[in-house]
Amino acid sequence: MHNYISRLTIFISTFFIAVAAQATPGINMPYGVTPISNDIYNLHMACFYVCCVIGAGVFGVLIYSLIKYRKSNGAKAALFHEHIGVEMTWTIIPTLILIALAIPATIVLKHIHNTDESGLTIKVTGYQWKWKYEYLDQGISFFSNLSTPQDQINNLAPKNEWYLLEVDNPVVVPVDTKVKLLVTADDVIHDWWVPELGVKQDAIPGFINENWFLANKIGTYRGQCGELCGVNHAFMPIVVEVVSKADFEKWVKSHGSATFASSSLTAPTTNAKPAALMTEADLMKLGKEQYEKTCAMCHQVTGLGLPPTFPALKGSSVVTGPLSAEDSLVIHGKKGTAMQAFGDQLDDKTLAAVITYTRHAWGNEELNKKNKYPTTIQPQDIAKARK
Ligand code: HEC
Ligand SMILES: [Cu+2]
Repeated sequence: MHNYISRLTIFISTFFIAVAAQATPGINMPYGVTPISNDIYNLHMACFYVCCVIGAGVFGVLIYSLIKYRKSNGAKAALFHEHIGVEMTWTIIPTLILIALAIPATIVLKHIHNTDESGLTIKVTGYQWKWKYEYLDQGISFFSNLSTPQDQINNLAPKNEWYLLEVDNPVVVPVDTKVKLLVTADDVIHDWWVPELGVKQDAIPGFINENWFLANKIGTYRGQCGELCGVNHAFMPIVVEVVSKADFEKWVKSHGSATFASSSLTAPTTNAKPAALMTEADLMKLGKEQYEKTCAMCHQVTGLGLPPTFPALKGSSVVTGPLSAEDSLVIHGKKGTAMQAFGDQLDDKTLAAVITYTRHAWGNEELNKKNKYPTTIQPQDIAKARK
């Protein structure tokens, strides 16, 4: 008897934990701020309650039978085979339940794929490990990088409230506007996932997947890459700022038609007029900052890389060889590898600074000096190398 009671207690408490989980904020999926996320939430809850009823029914009968027909009570097994009535019932009832669930699910799915009549189109490209956003009608384009400082990641500093869920350049969209997303990737499969917007869209190289959202509440919504995409998969969050239509117009005016680099919202990718000569100290300072932000995820802060996937830059023949080889590799990248074309992502000044830094750091300066290769590069050199 004792045994039955303890099992019964476990069954019942499991059931109530499940019910409590849905009532506790943060454990259940969010209701969200878009019609689709609301639909998905309602569908999920409908399925959940159906499951609760089935669970209560099945376990109710099971537990009742265990107690009522226990051996110590003198129960005798009924030794019958095949029962058309029972078999029909347990086939037909689940079929009806599944159909009843499939109909609303299909309607929501059709709704998810209807990208017509959108007011704004954003192309989203996943990279190892950052996102690029292009506002196709506004001509705005930028990269969005993780902005959590490395010290917090290494447990050397207390963590921010939005640790690993914060970026330098968030996506900004107007409230009550249908935003169409064209989602793709540059290297491997990523996934643009923001639960409160009800969007989880695979980003696949060579394909453009469509999705959309219409946020009806001003606020900041956060998400992450939802597809394991390499060592820094957990370090490419998504931040969407939903603002008033007037604020969105202002934002577009202040960034209109400019491609701004990841480092700042104002630096254009290509310099219209030749930049002034920079001092070595300035180059090194900017270079170190940018290296740690843009390159260190693969080549590491120590310059030792993670061979064989990511080569070391310390003592590398490219970094301690003729300048043109490094310029060209960093600007154009290497097709088919994770080494991206940073010429599209960073402006001349930043590229000059990063390359200057790699040519000085980790003992590379001595090697370059010994072989009489240049160590300090100016933005103009990059402008020339781009051609
Ligand atoms: C996403 C990972 C990744 C990032 C970020 C990255 N690299 Fe690379 N890098 C690679 C890979 C992979 C290679 C090897 C390419 C090959 O197969 O030749 C490479 C090669 C290099 C090389 C040649 C090394 C050698 O000895 O062959 C240099 C120089 C270099 N990267 C510089 C940079 C700089 C500067 C940055 C930042 C602006 C950067 N990389 C960012 C992945 C990355
Ligand atoms: Cu990813």
